[in-house]
Amino acid sequence: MNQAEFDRAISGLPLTKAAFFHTIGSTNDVVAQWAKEGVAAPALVAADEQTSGRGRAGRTWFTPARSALAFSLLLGSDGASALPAKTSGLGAVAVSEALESLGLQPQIKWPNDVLLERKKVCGVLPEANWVGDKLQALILGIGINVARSSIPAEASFNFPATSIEHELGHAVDPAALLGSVVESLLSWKPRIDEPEFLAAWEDRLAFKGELVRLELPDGSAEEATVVGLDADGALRLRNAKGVRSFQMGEIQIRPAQSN
Ligand code: BT5
Repeated sequence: MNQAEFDRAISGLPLTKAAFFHTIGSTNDVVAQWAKEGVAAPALVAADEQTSGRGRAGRTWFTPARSALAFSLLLGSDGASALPAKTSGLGAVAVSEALESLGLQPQIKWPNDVLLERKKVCGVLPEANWVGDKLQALILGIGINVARSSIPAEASFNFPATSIEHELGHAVDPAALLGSVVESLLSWKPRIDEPEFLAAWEDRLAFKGELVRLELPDGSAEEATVVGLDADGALRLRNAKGVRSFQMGEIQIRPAQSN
C-alpha cells in the first residue's frame, strides 16, 4: 500500500487523525504516543512494513514490505469494551467480516487470531495505556497476511500460517481491505456490550464443539471441548470435571489432533 491508496481507503471514515508510514517500528507505538499527546479516538495508523512488529508476550509479528496490512486504532476507553478479550474480539470480528465480503470463510481462534482453513491469517494485539488507575487509551493493533510473501518462514511461527491471496488464488487490494475492516470495527464498537456482538463473535469461533489442547502458563497441558464465550469474552471449556471459563492470557489453545 502507498500513501495515495491509504488516503483513498480511509476517505469517508469518521477518524480524528490518520497517518501512513512506508516503514515504522510498530504502528501500536505511534498510536500510544498519540494517546499521550491527547489525540482523540478513533484514530488510525497504518504501515506498509514494520521493523519491530510485535505480538503478545514479547513475541514478534512479521510484516515485510509490500505484502501485508499492519495498522493500529486508538479507541475510546469506555465501558466493558476496555476488557482485552473483548477488544481482541472486536478486531477479529471486523477482520472476519471483511474477509467474508471477499468470499472467504474465516474463523476466530480465541482470543486473538483469525484463521482461514485453520491457518493463521491475522493476529490482533490489544494494548491499554494506564495513567495511575485510569485507563487512558485502548490501542488495537491488527496484522493481516495479504500476499504469500507475508507468511513468515515456517521455523518462526508457532501456529500454521497462511495469506489471503494464497487462500483466494488471486490478488486483493490491501487498501480496500483496510477500509472495510476499519468500517466494520467502528460500526461494532458502540455495540460491543450487546448480545449481538457476542453472537457475531461466537458464530465464528474456531473449534466450537471440538476437543482442543489447552496450554497453561505453568507449561502443563490438558484436553477440553470448546463450549462458547461468556459475556466478558472469556472462553468456556468443558472437561471431565465440568465447565470452566478462562480469561485472555491464561491459556493458549491448539487443535487436539496436532499433538
Ligand atoms: C498476535 O500475537 O497474533 C498479534 C499480532 C499483532 C500484529 C499487529 S500489526 C499492527 C500492530 N503493530 C504491532 O507491532 N503489532 C500489531 P501472538 O498471538 O502473540 O502471535 C505471535 C506469533 O505469531 C509469533 O510468535 C509467530 O509465531 C507468529 N507470527 C509472526 N508473524 C506472523 C505472521 N505474519 N503470520 C502468522 N503468524 C505470525
